Amino acid sequence: MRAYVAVGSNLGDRWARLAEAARALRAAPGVAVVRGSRVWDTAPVGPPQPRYLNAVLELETTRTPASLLALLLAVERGAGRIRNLRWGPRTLDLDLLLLGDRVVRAPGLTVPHPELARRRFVLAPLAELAPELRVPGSGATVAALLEEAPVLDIAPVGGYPL
Ligand code: A4P
Ligand code: MG
Repeated sequence: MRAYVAVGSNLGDRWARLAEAARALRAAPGVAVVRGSRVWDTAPVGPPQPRYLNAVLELETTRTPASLLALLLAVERGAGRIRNLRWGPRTLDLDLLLLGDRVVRAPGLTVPHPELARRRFVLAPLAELAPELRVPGSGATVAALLEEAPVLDIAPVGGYPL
């Protein structure tokens, strides 16, 4: 199944964290990294904090939603993520945006990601990979959601360090 994962970092060597995320996912059983979006430098949403690098990775996976989430959390931990403030700064944040046409509403996992439609820093890189993809539950395409998303200061700064 195709999966789209949002990658974000705003602490330390942000480019290295992005490269590390792709490397760790590629090394994991049941996951292939198909391609990456460009990397975007983005203004922080939430409490005052450093700017983020944001990107999206397209994966092909045989994992279940729960198993894929567990992998993402393990990779975050491996990157030294310290979980504290909600919406606060982080060395590496991996969010499962979409998993095929699955809709999941479990206690620890919501897919599609509930903030997807409001976050230009996620929609812009996702639209580079899958503009015509319809988000399950909403029926709108990624491109249409991007057009409607709140304005945010974001700019592409390079290719994904795969
Ligand atoms: N969880 C449920 N559904 C999912 C999913 N689809 N993908 C649960 C990933 N995780 C999911 O996640 C908390 C828990 O959500 C996970 O343990 C998982 O069981 P978290 O990443 O620790 O989130 P958090 O920091 O507690 O808060 P929140 O609101 O989830 O933070 P976000 O959404 O990760 O946002 N500004 C810019 N420009 N760019 C950014 O990347 N990121 C954030 C953080 C804030 N501002 C930003 C950015
Ligand atoms: Mg997260």
